[in-house]
Amino acid sequence: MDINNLPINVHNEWGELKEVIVGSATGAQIPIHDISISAINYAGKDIPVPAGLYPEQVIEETNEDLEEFVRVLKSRNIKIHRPKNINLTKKISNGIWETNGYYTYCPRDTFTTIGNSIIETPSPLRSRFFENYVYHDIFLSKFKQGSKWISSPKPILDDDLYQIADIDKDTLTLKENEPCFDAANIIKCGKDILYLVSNSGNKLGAQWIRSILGEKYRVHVLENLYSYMHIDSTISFLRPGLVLLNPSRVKIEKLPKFLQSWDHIWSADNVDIGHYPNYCNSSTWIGMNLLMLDEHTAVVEKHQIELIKQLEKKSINVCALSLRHSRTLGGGFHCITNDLYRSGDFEDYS
Ligand code: DAV
Repeated sequence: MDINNLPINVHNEWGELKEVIVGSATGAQIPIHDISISAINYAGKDIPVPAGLYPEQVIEETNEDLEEFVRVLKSRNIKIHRPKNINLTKKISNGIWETNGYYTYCPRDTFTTIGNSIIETPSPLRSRFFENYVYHDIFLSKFKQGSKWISSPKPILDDDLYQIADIDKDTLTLKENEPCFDAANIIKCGKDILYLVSNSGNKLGAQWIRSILGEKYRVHVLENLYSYMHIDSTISFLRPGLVLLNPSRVKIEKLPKFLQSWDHIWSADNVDIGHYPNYCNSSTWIGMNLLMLDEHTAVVEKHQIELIKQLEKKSINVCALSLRHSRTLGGGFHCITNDLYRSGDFEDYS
């Protein structure tokens, strides 16, 4: 298939990667504290740091790691796009609330690509309301070349959408007032799309994406696996028939039927690479948040030695790279990218 004929082409998580957006740490900050940040990023906890820029060391070292990652991708002839630098400290508002921006480190969160479509998703974080502007030029150029460009209804995100008090394990902090989800609550496997219901994605969000994708797709709604955030530190597709699972979160019977008969790798405990004091947005499981470059090659954080061995046993070559602040900023190699073009067509793998 000629890459120039289809501006966007993504059907799964493992087709040969040809074109991708890689995030940036420049200007990354903790937004003005508000109910959305408390409910989603710090569910059940106090925010331990004041609003404002991440420490310089975090930003600098992350940008160094991202440059090395970009160098490796380029050496494989993968076309790279980066977010536009914008001033994230500027106030933003939808007329109901006012806040400021967050970061552009995780392109995976605010839009998804399915088939030839770009789909902008309704983030539950107010600070991410306009985040996709940093990709606007990319979307515009893909649209002019013939891709579809769809955006969700703009969520209102009023205080009543969130619940913070008295949460227990079974109560999600994001309510069902309107469709809300991060694109990273989704992973793709041809006809089958997995959608995790969690604090960063509600059931109405699943209903919305199902309504957009139509009969051609099966959207599987996964519940009661993991409440905090996205799906990509819980389930990672590696190739047709092989999936990496988080043993502390996944029970086989909770998976869609077709995945139950696949070959499973139960991830070894991830090595805790630590985080900058008081700044932490993910568990140690961010180590299994890997990026497949093709069916035989994974980019994995370099300290995850046991996980790397598990992958190699299944004939997956590992490109081990550093991402020193992946826990601090809450994003591994899957989060910090978003696929624009992967080889392969729409298929039914079930
Ligand atoms: O702690 O497993 C990581 C967030 C990935 N976007 C976790 C959530």
